[in-house]
Amino acid sequence: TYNGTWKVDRSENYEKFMEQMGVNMVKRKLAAHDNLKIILEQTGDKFVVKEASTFRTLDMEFTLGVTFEYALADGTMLSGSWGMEGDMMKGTFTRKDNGKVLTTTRDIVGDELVQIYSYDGVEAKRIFKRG
Ligand code: MYR
Repeated sequence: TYNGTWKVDRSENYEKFMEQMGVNMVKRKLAAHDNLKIILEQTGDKFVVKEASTFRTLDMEFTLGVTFEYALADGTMLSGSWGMEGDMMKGTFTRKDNGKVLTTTRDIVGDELVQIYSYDGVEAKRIFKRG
């Protein structure tokens, strides 16, 4: 189950990923230490998400397979949806400003939540521990 509180423990290639996304250097440096915390609560197909970081706090919800909009911390708007592939969450989102696609997965590996982001040929990983 994805339910619970997840705190980012470490990231792989996240700076490169943000650079590909067009995030400037100052923001990349800050984002590398964003202390991202995600609280997930799934009931059936519906997820309630609470996100907290050094940038913002955000409460939102989505339903698997249903398109929604999501603003990144820098204001970049995405539109897309999450679905399940087996036990893995798979999200496909499109940037509203340039039409490019960002895909992401969430998977529980051991006692960690592994989220992979992919955009324009660059892949990054953020690994969360239960908090
Ligand atoms: C959620 O389930 O947490 C809310 C929806 C997430 C949408 C996709 C998130 C992609 C985040 C990419 C970070 C890029 C930073 C430049």
